[in-house]
Amino acid sequence: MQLFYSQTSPFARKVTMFLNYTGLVNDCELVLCSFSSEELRKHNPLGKIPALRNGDLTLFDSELILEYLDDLWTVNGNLSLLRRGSRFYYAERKAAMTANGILDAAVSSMFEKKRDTQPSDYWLERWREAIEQGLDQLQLEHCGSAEKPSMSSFCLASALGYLDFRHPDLNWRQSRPELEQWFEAISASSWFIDTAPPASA
Ligand SMILES: N[C@@H](CCC(=O)N[C@@H](CS)C(=O)NCC(=O)O)C(=O)O
Repeated sequence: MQLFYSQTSPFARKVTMFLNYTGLVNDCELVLCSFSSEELRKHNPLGKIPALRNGDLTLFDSELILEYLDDLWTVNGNLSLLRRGSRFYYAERKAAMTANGILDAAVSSMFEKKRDTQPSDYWLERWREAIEQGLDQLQLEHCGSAEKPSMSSFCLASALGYLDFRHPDLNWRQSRPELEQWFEAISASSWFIDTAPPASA
């Protein structure tokens, strides 16, 4: 199995967090690539990171990759990290989608700020609001914990890690002590530390 990834992609990081936590990383070759990589485009025609290859199967979009990896993980009797079959399944998925939406808005803002023409204040404000409201309405009780992570833990950990990495000015910790505490505990986990983007990137 191969994962095409970059060290700074928060979408890829959700997947590498899962691989590290479950130990499936030992069955997976991590292939560093960039958006323009020919090899990546062979596996993802959209040219987006991450993409996964297992034999003849190629998958893209981090969510589908995680669903597939959860199937591999549960085949040996491990508990689903997607919480399939649990009565909290939809609450967990909603929390994960909120974290993913925060991440989408944060990545879009980063690209918008990097463009060589004037960035759109309208879009930057819209994405800032999405991030703030998403964080305020997150149901943390459905985001797992450092002791018992779930798929939504990886999504939220990646989103918050990315806010620290690319948008420190947002000060997301301000007036969110519970979220700050949740993240502090998560940040000490080896699957979080081992997947961090390089400090110089
Ligand atoms: N929904 C996709 C988003 C992937 C994505 O946008 N990845 C970024 C890297 S952080 C990318 O490859 N951007 C290049 C592009 O959009 O051309 C997923 O979850 O995998």
